[in-house]
Amino acid sequence: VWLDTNLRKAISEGQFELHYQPKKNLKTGKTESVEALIRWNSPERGLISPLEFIPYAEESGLIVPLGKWVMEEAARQAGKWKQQGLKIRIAINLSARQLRSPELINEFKKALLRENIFPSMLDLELTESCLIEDELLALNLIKEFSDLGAEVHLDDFGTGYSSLSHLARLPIDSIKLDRSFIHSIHNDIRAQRLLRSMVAVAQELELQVVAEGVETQDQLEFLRGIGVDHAQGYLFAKPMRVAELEVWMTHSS
Ligand code: G
Ligand code: G
Ligand code: MN
Ligand code: NA
Repeated sequence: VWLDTNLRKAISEGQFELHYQPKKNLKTGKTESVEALIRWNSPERGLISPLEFIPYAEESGLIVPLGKWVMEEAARQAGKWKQQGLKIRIAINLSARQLRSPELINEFKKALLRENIFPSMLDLELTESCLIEDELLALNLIKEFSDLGAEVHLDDFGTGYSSLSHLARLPIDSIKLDRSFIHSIHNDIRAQRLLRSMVAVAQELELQVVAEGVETQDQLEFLRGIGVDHAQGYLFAKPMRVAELEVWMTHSS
């Protein structure tokens, strides 16, 4: 009940902020994009993790207005960075419920026009559960985003079921290897083999591979060795506010 009343209020009062976590291109060493991660800055409870309110937002449908805010805020930030001459893309997370909103693509286009940015400046991260609920709907939406020129990434890859069938059918640009595999690298030979195989499959299909949750140098070396293209995780940086990220960018090439 606290969540319901206060989440509605928080949306109308704009109590959210986006934090941004860098993704490093392992081939060039450059940070070309960041993932936008929402936080709720509650006057009563301070910063609240999305793990605590995204599930409820999805269940209640509040994810639709909330997701719209995320898209608009990310577009605003992309517009600012563009004006500052900073070349950096922003990836936003979409949940299944948002895909069912008929306004999604129009809202996306409107946000881009308003901020005068290209679709290629916003990437979309979809989880496999998004795809399972209504595959045809997801397929059409991914095509629309892709035709506009926005990149689509498959998040938490390998944790859902029938991952491989999605790869065959969907015009996605990259897969994001789930954190749980990365976590097991150091002591689990099967996780290593699985990662190597997933990368091989992605390469056959000409998909980029992103590893998330990279925390140690050993993990990074392993991932680099098997051909992973991009990495994200505490080893490089945690999710940060804009000001902190901008300082981080100037120090990390
Ligand atoms: O930021 P991390 O700190 O705690 O995020 C936890 C989870 O919340 C992740 O699975 C992430 O994908 C999800 N999440 C973060 N921001 C958003 C968002 O804007 N929209 C959706 N749908 N999920 C998000
Ligand atoms: O599911 P999604 O990939 O969108 O999740 C992003 C989540 O991962 C956020 O909660 C973010 O805070 C968290 N995260 C980012 N880097 C790391 C990391 O190196 N280790 C762990 N354990 N979590 C991370
Ligand atoms: Mn994500
Ligand atoms: Na993920």
